Amino acid sequence: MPLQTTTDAAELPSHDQVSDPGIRHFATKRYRDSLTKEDCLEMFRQLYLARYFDVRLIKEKKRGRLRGTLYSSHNQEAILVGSLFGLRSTDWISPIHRDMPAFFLKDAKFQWAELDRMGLSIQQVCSQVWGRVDSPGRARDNWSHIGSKEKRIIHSTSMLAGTIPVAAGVVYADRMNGGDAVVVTYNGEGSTAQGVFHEAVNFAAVHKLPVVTIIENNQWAYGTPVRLGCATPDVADRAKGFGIPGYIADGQDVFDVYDKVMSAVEFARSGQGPSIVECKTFRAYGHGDHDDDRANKYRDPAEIEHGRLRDPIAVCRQSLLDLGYISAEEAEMFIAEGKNASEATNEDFPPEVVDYLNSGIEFALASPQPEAEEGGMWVFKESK
Ligand SMILES: Cc1ncc(C[n+]2csc(CCOP(=O)(O)OP(=O)(O)O)c2C)c(N)n1
Ligand SMILES: [Mg+2]
Repeated sequence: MPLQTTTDAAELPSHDQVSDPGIRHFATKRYRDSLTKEDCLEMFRQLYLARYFDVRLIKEKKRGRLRGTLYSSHNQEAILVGSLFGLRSTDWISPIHRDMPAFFLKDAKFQWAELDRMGLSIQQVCSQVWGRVDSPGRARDNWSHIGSKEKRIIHSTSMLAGTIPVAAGVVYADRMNGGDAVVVTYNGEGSTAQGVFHEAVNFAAVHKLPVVTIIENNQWAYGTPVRLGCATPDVADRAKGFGIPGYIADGQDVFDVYDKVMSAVEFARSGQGPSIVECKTFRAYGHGDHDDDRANKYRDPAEIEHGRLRDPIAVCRQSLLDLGYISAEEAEMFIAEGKNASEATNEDFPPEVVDYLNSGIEFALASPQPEAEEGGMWVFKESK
C-alpha cells in the first residue's frame, strides 16, 4: 500500500487560536498574587516600551533613516515581559529574531537606564540596529545575532532551536560550579520541528537541567502554518515525550505568562528539571518587514483580524482596572493598542517610554560606523 501523505489542511489537527487558548494548568501557582501594584504598573510600562520599540523602528525605516530587515514582536510583547519579569539578575536568557526587546528588558525592572544592570542598554541595542561601532556585533548584523557572557545573554544563532543545546550546556556548567541559575530560551513553534530541538530538550530532561523552553506559538513559521509543522493540537504536548511539564499560557496576557513561566522557573531552580511553556499568540505582520505584503496574501484577512483582537496592552490595562491599580481616567491616557506603526503616534505612549528610546537612538546616530579594516575581526585568527 502506498504511503499516505497529507497536506490537505482539513485533514490536519486544528490548533487553538488566541481567543480560545485552551489553557491547561500543570500544577501552576498564581505567582501574580505576589506582585505589588508597582510591579504590575512596571509590567504595563514595559509592554508599552516593547511596542514602542517596534513602532518607532518601522517609522524610522519608512522615513529612510534606517536600513536592514526588522522582525516585529508586535502583539507578542506579553510573552517577553511576562517571562523576563520574575528572573534573577544571574539567570540566563537566549532570545532570537522575534525577541529583540528582550535584550534591553532583561533585568530592566525599575532601572531601565542603569548601565551596569544585567541586560543590554538601549544605547547598545540601538547601535546594533543602526550598525554602529558601539553595538555588541560591531555592524556585522542589524538584529539579534548578539549576546553577552557578562550580561548572561546567550548569543543567538541563525539555526532555529540552535540555542537550546547551548543553553543546556551553560546551565549544566553553572550547576557543576555550584550555581542555581536558570536559563530561559525563546523559540517559535516552527523551531520545534527541528531535530536539534528534540535532542536538546531530551538532553536537558535526562540530566534534569534548569532549562525553560518558551514556545512563542504565533501560528506561523514564515509562510508555514502551525498545523503543517506540528501534528498535536498543542505544541506543549511535545513535553509528554520527554517526561517533563508542558504549560500552556495565554500569550496575550502578561500575568498568565508570568504565572506559567514562574512555575517552570521555580520547578527548574529546585532541581526538578526542564519544562516547555507554550504561549499562544499571533504574528501581527509578515515574518520580517520584507514579507509584509506577501503575508497579507498567504494569510486570510479574517485570521489576521482575529489573531490581533486581544492586544496585550489592552488585556493588561483591563487587569489593572479590575485590580483598582489605575483609574478610568488613567486608563484612557495612552491608547497604543490595535494601531499599526503608521497609525500610532508618540502621544499614544507614556513620555518616559519615548524618552528612553530617544536616548538610545540619539546615542546610536552619534556613534560612528566601524572601520572597514576590522571586517576580519572575530573571523580570522591573525598569524603571529
Ligand atoms: C534550521 C533553519 N531552517 C530555516 C531557517 C529560516 N527561518 C528563519 S526564521 C524561520 C521561521 C521561524 O518560525 P518560528 O520558529 O515559528 O518563529 P517565528 O518567526 O514565527 O517567531 C525560518 C524558516 C532557519 N533560520 N533555520
Ligand atoms: Mg512562529
